[in-house]
Amino acid sequence: MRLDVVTIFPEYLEPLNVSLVGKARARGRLDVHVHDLRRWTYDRHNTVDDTPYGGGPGMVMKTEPWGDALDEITADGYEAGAHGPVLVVPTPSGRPFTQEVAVELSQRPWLVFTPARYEGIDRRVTEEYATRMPVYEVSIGDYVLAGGEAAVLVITEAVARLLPGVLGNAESHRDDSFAPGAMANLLEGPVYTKPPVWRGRGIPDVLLSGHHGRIARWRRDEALRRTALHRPDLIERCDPAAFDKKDRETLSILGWAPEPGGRFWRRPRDVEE
Ligand code: 6GU
Repeated sequence: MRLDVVTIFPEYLEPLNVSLVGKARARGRLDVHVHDLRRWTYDRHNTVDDTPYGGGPGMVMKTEPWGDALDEITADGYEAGAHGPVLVVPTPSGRPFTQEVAVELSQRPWLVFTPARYEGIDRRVTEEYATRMPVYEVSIGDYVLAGGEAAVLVITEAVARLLPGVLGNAESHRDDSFAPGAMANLLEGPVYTKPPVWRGRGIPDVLLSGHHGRIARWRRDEALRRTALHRPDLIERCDPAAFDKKDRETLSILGWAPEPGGRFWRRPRDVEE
């Protein structure tokens, strides 16, 4: 997979050299190119922004540097044999970046990221490139960052770990929280490793039982418990067909009950645990 990132802070993308993404690069699974947007400015001050039409606070990133940068970068990529580019535009007004989007992007051969500073990029840039390639405007969560660079790091890490031969073990993401279809989108429960006792704290006996069926059931119950506590919206959204008899028992103990339509809702409680 080829990745191009155009930014006014190339050094912000240094983490792409380390850890999982760095290893994927070293193994030849990822071909990463970081570009300084100011290379495509032609005035003495290397201007990339200007005041917004219609007034208002903040600055807007100008069309010309982005247009010239994207033209040159995509032309160079095609020349180097890349094909099928997708433009990924990180913005707090994008659609939510989810595991599903990560899977989609991991199946593309070439991602071009345009992290912006200030109040964003002149709308005409995304419109222009949308006529040439798919454009994904994505937000990584309901909060506002000063720029899209951190989002690029988040997105590349979520995508890179899905590439064949990057995680080492193909099973590793089968049980991911949010893996499509996995555990009906429950959060993963707690995990433990040696030593068996640490500062007087043991581990749940069932994990030492060697009884795979009971261990799987315990993990499922812990996943339900954790999801009910931290992400009740995921339980409410679940197709009730995803819950077996024991799931229903566990949910009932946690204070959840099926409504007439079959979906689960939570009984009001006096105390929070
Ligand atoms: Cl992708 N960019 C910025 N600037 N803020 C964000 C975001 C992206 N996602 C959530 N907040």
